Amino acid sequence: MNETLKQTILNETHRLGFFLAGVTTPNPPPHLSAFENWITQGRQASMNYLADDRSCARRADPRLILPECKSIRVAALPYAGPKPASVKESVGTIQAQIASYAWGEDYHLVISERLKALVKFIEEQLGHPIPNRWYTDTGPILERDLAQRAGLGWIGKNTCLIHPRQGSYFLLAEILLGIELEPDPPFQTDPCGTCTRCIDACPTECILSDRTIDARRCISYLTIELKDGIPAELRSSIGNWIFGCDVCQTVCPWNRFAASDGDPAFSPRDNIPHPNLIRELELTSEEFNRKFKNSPIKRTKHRGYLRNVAVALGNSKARDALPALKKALNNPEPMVRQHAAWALEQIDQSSQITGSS
Ligand code: B12
Ligand code: SF4
Ligand code: SF4
Repeated sequence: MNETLKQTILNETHRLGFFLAGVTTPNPPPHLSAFENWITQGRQASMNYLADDRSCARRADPRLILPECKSIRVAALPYAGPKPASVKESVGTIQAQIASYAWGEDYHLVISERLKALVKFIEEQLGHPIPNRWYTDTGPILERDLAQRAGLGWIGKNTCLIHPRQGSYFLLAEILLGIELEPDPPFQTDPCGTCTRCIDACPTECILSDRTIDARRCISYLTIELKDGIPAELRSSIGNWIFGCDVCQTVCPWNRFAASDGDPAFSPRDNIPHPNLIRELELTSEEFNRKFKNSPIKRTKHRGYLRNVAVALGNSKARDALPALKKALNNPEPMVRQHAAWALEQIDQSSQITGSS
């Protein structure tokens, strides 16, 4: 009976747009020790929620989240990754870059709705409610590790979960279920081989040899999760990324053959992915909230966004940005003023070197 049920659930999972899906057990994740070591080294930076004892215990044992859990459905929803030609160099351009998962609607909202629908579907099939708990991103579980064990792909040297035909431009989601479903075989091989492209290309050299990254230096962390000032020594490596970073995925050969156009919910909004940095620096708080309603970009808040835009303008060395940056010196947020001052210095120094006035 469960084989048929498993197939029926799989069909519905695909119908909801999840192009990859598998089932795993609620046993402890296979690379839990890598996570524990990562925390011991303090590589989670200011993301303290990852290190608290309760959340670590739950990552180690999904049954602490749902004692009745008998199987975990893991699924992946695709987004269209950047085409290599659309990757813009930072110096001399006043166009920003935004990580491709964030071009459209916030995946937390999109995926949550679909997971709810999937649970409802399963309960309808069974004819009664079942214990369940679903997550995408924010839950205390090791999503990549569970996805690898559910057969969705392997964890590459860039630490992303990669599928041999679909690459890594997708988001993960899980449903802990109080029903037994046959687990799928784990993905066994490591197709990274001797490749080191992601390690060589990472602008801040934060990809470590133990298949983890040092979040303290990752552009994705610095531009999204960090709430304070960006360390001065890392600012120039950020280039024109103002929200997230796709470099270690763009260079990955497995993404060259990724077939998917991405889920329509993630289609780019107006002016995305390359908004004009000068215009972005002039966004008022109301404009920011309106522009990024239901977008993941809202996570930075207005002040974090202006901080990132100021850094990117400093890296652009564009003299056209001087008036907007000077105006930002009066911003009520000290962090924005400080980053605007830094950007002005960068442009000033570059003018002195080139002799322009
Ligand atoms: C914290 C976090 C971040 C942090 C830290 C990322 C990191 N690599 O650790 C920051 C803010 C930097 C970040 C950035 C990004 N993130 Co993030 N992030 C998370 C989050 C919430 C937790 C990850 C975590 O626990 N990290 C700690 C490390 C140690 O664990 P891990 O990344 O799972 O890595 C495992 C491997 O390292 C493995 N491992 C270790 N050694 C070995 C050895 C071998 C041989 C093997 C096979 C495995 C292995 O074991 C680890 C533990 O299971 C997850 C959601 C979740 N709850 O899992 C999303 C998640 C990982 N992020 C995601 C995304 C999309 C991104 C970005 C691409 C966004 C962007 N474009 O800017 C970048 C990618 C950067 C990168 N190269 O990882 C997706 C990944 C999808 C995918 N295809 O892999 C997730 C799953 C969210 C989701 N629901 O889709 N993220
Ligand atoms: S997201 Fe960017 S900064 Fe972070 S590991 Fe990948 S290439 Fe490096
Ligand atoms: S770029 Fe190379 S080493 Fe890095 S994840 Fe892709 S295949 Fe693996």
